[in-house]
Amino acid sequence: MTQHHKTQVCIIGSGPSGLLLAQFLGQAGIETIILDRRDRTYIEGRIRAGVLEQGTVEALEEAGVADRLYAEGLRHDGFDLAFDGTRHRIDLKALTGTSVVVYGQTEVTKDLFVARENQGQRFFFDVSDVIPSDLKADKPTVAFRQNGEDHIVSCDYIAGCDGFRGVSRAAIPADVLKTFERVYPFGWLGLLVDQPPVSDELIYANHTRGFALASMRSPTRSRYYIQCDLSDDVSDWSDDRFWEEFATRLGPDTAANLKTAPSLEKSIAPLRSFVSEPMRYGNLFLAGDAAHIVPPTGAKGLNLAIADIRVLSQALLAHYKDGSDHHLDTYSETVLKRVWKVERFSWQLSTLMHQFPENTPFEKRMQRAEFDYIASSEAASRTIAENYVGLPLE
Ligand code: RFL
Ligand code: PHB
Repeated sequence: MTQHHKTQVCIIGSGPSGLLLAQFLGQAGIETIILDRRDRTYIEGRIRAGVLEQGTVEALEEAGVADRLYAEGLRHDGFDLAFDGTRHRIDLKALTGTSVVVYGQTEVTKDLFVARENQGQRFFFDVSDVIPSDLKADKPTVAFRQNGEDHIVSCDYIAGCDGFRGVSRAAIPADVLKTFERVYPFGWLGLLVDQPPVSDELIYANHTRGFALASMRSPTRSRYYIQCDLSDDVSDWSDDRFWEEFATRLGPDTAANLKTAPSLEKSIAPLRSFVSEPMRYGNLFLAGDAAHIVPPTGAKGLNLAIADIRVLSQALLAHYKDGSDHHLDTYSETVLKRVWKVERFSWQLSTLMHQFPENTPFEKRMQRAEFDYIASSEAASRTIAENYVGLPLE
């Protein structure tokens, strides 16, 4: 027998986008149901982003989930770009007056799950066969299965927060949806280790053998990445091989501070730029990775998702509290303008900092010249800084 549910907003996906939307709506007394095809432990365990823009921090504070972030997050006033051993610091604070906070996506997600529990609203985990329908009707529906039972949710709006491989984007008719994509010819191999970071600030390095990034999660936990081949498998990379390659790419001076230990986690992620337009169809709204992907080089994926949710939650609040649909009607156009600017920055920094197999000697010299220009020009450094700390919402 099919179980029927009613709610105001049905949220597909309980990653950071879905959870934060639920939290903002819950604070205003708007009812939501969240569905996810995974369970909570799996979702909390996914190691992903690590750098929060100030706007993201403020959004989490408004949502009432920033206590642990303020206690444990690490404020960073700058980071280094390195090119064949030459280092240049981007002084975020001096160039923009603001900074970023290092606090893992895993922790953001845990804080949001606790808040959701405290609100006592409904969750369905481990669901399958999720089908959003009747998107142009007054009461769209979302069908799904859980533990062998069929369910159907009737709602006012559906929020498609189900990531790049979700079902929401695919529910928009093909003759309406436009997609734009660039797949990069390499991946990032990431490693998590319980050792103090090799440097107090992040280092993004372009070395002739490929890109490397030294990041962190806490004063005692480091997150390191190297550019790898798309055909590589994690099993090709023993810890020893990773450490040797990472140290080479950082250069001897920096690597002298590197402390190694057995890895806690190792995984490979492909790099992609992707945008789908529009981000609204009828009463379905897309947000976060469901609508767009950036390569991780600018640390923008999570921040972009949170920026979408700030706009979408305000638009839904205006509908429910003031009866105004203006912000819902302009949602797609408003957020896409910013999405494209962030896509541009992530693409540019990725293009500058990686070794592309197809690059000719001319293009390699162009990369070097761009780095030298940034290192010698306050204006060029400020452009990087302004994008890194986060562009305004509108
Ligand atoms: P998420 O986090 O992917 O959450 C989507 C949720 O939807 C669920 N889902 C479904 N639920 C129901 N029905 C379906 N049919 C469903 N299909 C999927 C999924 O189980 C999941 O729980 O998207 P969201 O919330 O938009 O958040 C976006 C961020 O997670 C993302 O932008 C960043 O993590 C991107 N990203 C990184 N960003 C950075 O800024 N720095 C990084 O270092 C970084 N590393 C990464 C990343 C993304 C990765 N992915 C997606 C493979 C590393 C990886 C491996
Ligand atoms: C991370 O810490 O995982 C991280 C930091 C900065 C990036 C990408 C990933 O640009």
